[in-house]
Amino acid sequence: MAARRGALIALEGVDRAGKSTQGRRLVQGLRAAGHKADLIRFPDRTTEIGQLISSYLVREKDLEDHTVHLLFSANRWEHVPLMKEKLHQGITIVVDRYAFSGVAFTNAKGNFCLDWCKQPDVGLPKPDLILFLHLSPEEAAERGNYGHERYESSSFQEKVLQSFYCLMEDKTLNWKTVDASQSIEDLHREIKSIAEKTMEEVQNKPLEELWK
Ligand code: ADP
Ligand code: 2DT
Ligand code: MG
Repeated sequence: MAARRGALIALEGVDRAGKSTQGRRLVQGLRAAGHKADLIRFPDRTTEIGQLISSYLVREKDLEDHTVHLLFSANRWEHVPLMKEKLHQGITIVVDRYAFSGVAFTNAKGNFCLDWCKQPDVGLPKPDLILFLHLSPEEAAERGNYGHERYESSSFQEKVLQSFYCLMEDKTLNWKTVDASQSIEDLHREIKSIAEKTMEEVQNKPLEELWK
């Protein structure tokens, strides 16, 4: 029998919903429970492509909208060989944002249809679970003001949320919405439990391709 594989778990949600907090906490919690787990944050600003993306986000550089969309996708593809290797070694990978953020943010610009936005990410490793951290705009506001990066405004974030809702209608994907207004530890316990159940369910199943 083939060795058991790890699960690919994506965290998505509005700004300040707690994706990065929960991503770190989930990997820590899974490791403490004896699982092998790694975290990848997209965009990964450390690679050459990621540095270009970062300079765009902090407004040091202007990039054409199609171009930056393709760079975000390329920043995922450059991780795919290692992601596959790790998953097949039984390591669960938690991704802080994935292709769904890629589609939702570009689609929110208004002149890019969902289908075009999805194309560059077709064939990426398909997440076994996409946790959508749901937080109302009012509750998000209580967690502090927006920063100064591109996309950090309430009007744009509202459009992003609508794009996420469209993506969540795709029932071929395992979306699970969780209430992100809970305390960090309560939310962590809920997320860890859903993650462990998914890890158990997919360990003997082949890794699939996204949107294919
Ligand atoms: P995201 O990555 O989704 O933008 P972060 O994890 O960076 O969100 O969290 C945004 C802010 O909210 C941080 O200051 C973090 O400490 C705080 N935070 C995260 N989760 C919670 C929570 N469950 N309750 C209250 N504050 C939270
Ligand atoms: P962080 O604040 O999480 O570092 O995100 N984004 C992200 C895109 O526009 N396309 C993508 O493919 C991804 C992964 C969301 C930085 C910003 O980058 C946006 C917020
Ligand atoms: Mg974050």
